[in-house]
Amino acid sequence: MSIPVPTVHSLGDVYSSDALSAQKGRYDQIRTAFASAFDGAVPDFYARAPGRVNLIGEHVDYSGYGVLPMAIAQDIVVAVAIAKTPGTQCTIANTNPKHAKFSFDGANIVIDTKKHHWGNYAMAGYKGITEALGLTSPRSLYLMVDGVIPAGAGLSSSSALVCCIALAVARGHDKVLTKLEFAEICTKCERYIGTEGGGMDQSISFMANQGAAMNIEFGPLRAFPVKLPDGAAFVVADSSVVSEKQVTAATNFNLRVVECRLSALLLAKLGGVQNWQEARTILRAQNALNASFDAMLALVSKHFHPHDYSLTELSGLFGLPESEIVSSFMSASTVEARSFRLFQRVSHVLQEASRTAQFKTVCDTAPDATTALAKLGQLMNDSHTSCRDLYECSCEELDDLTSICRQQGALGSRLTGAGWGGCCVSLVPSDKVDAFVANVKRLYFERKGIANGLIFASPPGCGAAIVASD
Ligand code: NG1
Ligand code: MG
Repeated sequence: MSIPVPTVHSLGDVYSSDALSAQKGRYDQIRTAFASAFDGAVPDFYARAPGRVNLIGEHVDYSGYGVLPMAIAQDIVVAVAIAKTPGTQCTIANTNPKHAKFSFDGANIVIDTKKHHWGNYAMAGYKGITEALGLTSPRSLYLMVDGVIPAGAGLSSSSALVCCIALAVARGHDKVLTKLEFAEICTKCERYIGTEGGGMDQSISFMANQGAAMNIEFGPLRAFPVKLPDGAAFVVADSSVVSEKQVTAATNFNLRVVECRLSALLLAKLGGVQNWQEARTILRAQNALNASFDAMLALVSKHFHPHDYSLTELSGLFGLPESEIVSSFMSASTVEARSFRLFQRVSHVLQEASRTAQFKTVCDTAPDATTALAKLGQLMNDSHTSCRDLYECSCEELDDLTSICRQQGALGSRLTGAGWGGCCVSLVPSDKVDAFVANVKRLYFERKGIANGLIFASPPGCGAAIVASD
């Protein structure tokens, strides 16, 4: 039987029929896997949500500052069938045999964040969207997940899964929401897994525009298309070091979130803000102090020291008992933390936020291509240096890979996503991409004996969409 190419009932007019035709074989395979997992059933529709590469603005979203990612073509697709019989039981399978099929009660989802299971992301999306929609007795759904975004590579495979499931579940209940509403709901969903990210990944997955990077701002959430300069290609290369944010949250990602929060509160307090306890993000502290980036950096130099802060010292500075600092400012995964590197973290965030604004200005003002590429490249290189030295979220392999990329003609190269492994993104003149890719393969993947290393040039892709099977 031939299977028609699914037509698009998109959230916007975002998912082109060309993109779908190119993927017909994949959708056919998902349909076949669906039938074999669910007694011959046929999906009622598909949902898809893309991964992303962040061009600049790393580790600033949860401090309130704007980011500049673009969606990539790689995505998560979920095939969905609505059960004919009543009930709230959901069954979810994966085309990857590593991920076993399982069921859960959609009306009573309990996620054990200590057990790192792929299904946690799916259940988080399910739980968040049903709660947001007030669905106390959600429909029973059959779901088949197919992901082609490499996991732990900083390309946001986990958030794409959360977003895709939330979109699928909303559609499975005939609910229509705006992209912005989906992005906001899905940002909250992620908390059910225990990470405290700032919303970049969910926002770009829904709000991406084909052909443009997006400047995403928070509080309130907004997204502005940014036209990248002609002649610039962005090449993603995977260091092949898997970064498991879930597993290392207490010492890496979530600790950084706490260090940023403590920095914000301390800046506000030492800067004389009366209700300093409300300045829980660096942006809020900046607004309360009514200071420019330079003025903020001057305040940091004046008030902060570069060695680590202990809880005892913070207790003295805030005038609060240690136990209150822990209960008010830390999260479940970071209550054990006793040492905080504030000067470096806040310096990174302020400088990176300023670099992100400069990157956007260069794209918007569109100087001649040579000038534009050189400036953007420099900002990306500076971003990497700051991630490595001040935020300490790089690793040896990423430093090595970005320097190979620069030697091979990238005008800028930096880690992308949370770091501690995963991918880097390089700005390469379009006419040099082929040679660049070949050389990086040889000098990084081959030398390190990495088979099938991932490297690809990505044009800005489109956002999440419903794909109906007619
Ligand atoms: P990844 O690369 O998916 O771990 C994380 C956060 C982002 C952002 C970046 C760093 C989530 C879901 N994602 O991305 O919000 O903070 O790190 O810029 O927490
Ligand atoms: Mg992620």
